[in-house]
Amino acid sequence: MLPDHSAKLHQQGRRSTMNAISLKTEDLKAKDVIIVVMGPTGSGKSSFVQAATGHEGIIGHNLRSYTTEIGFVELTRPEHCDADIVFVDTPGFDDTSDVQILEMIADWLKKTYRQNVTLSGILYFHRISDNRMAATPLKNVRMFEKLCGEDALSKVILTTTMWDEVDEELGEHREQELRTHFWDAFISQGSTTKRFKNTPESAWGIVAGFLEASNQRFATELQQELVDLQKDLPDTRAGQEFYNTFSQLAKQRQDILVKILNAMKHEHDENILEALRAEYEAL
Ligand SMILES: Nc1nc2c(ncn2[C@@H]2O[C@H](COP(=O)(O)OP(=O)(O)O)[C@@H](O)[C@H]2O)c(=O)[nH]1
Ligand SMILES: [Mg+2]
Repeated sequence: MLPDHSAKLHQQGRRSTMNAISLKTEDLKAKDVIIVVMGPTGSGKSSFVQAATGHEGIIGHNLRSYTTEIGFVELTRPEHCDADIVFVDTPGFDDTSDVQILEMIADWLKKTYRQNVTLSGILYFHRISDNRMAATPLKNVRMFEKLCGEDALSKVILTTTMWDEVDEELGEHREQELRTHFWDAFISQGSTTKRFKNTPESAWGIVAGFLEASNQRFATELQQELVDLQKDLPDTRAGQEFYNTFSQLAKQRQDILVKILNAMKHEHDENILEALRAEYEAL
């Protein structure tokens, strides 16, 4: 049985201007079954929440490809389990220079943990249609791993999407490759992989285990570091991973700027100079 589709959409964010919204982070209860959806932009997170809840809210407006705030869809007493289920849709932390996204997610995790609201499951999304693991998703997966910490990894389901866009055999091959080369640290700590086929049945099949074990709650390592150990975000393991990547990127850009400046000194062709100036400005 699928739950009724009377899901309520709630959004909360940095610059929240929502008015008729009743559920905020503060309203989450310790007994709620909280399933957090994470992963890069365009990996199918909001589509999953929509398939599970029937609620179009999160991807309905202009947010389809770029969810910029943390959104909740709460299902009240569905058939599956006797607590309320809350899906938490997060923006993708895919641009490694976007520190605000990480801060937003960290703030939310901190706030909920302080309220004794712990999690029931985390879904991490990945498009199986991508033919290789690009550098950015790879960095993000490393940061995500540190955000979870060893203990929480057994509660992570690495969810692959866009199966309709690949040949089944190729998809299986990629899935195997992901498991051995990129997700090995997750798998060895008990994470599982599942395929989302973009239907409500598939969505509920993926979270079924979380609902069956809905009395088992957990916190991520980032939450423990921020709250129990009172660390600042840059001092946490996820923060360090992030800021290291960030400073590497800044360094790379700095080097390119120096090269452009040097090239400009020795260049006399006005057209090339103009192009170099534009490049310099853009960087
Ligand atoms: N072909 C295909 N497209 C999908 C699937 N899941 C999501 N999409 C599309 O991929 C785009 C990004 O999905 P969205 O859920 O907004 O990703 P998010 O940024 O992770 O929330 C949207 O245009 C979706 O309609 C899928 O399984 N197959
Ligand atoms: Mg989204």
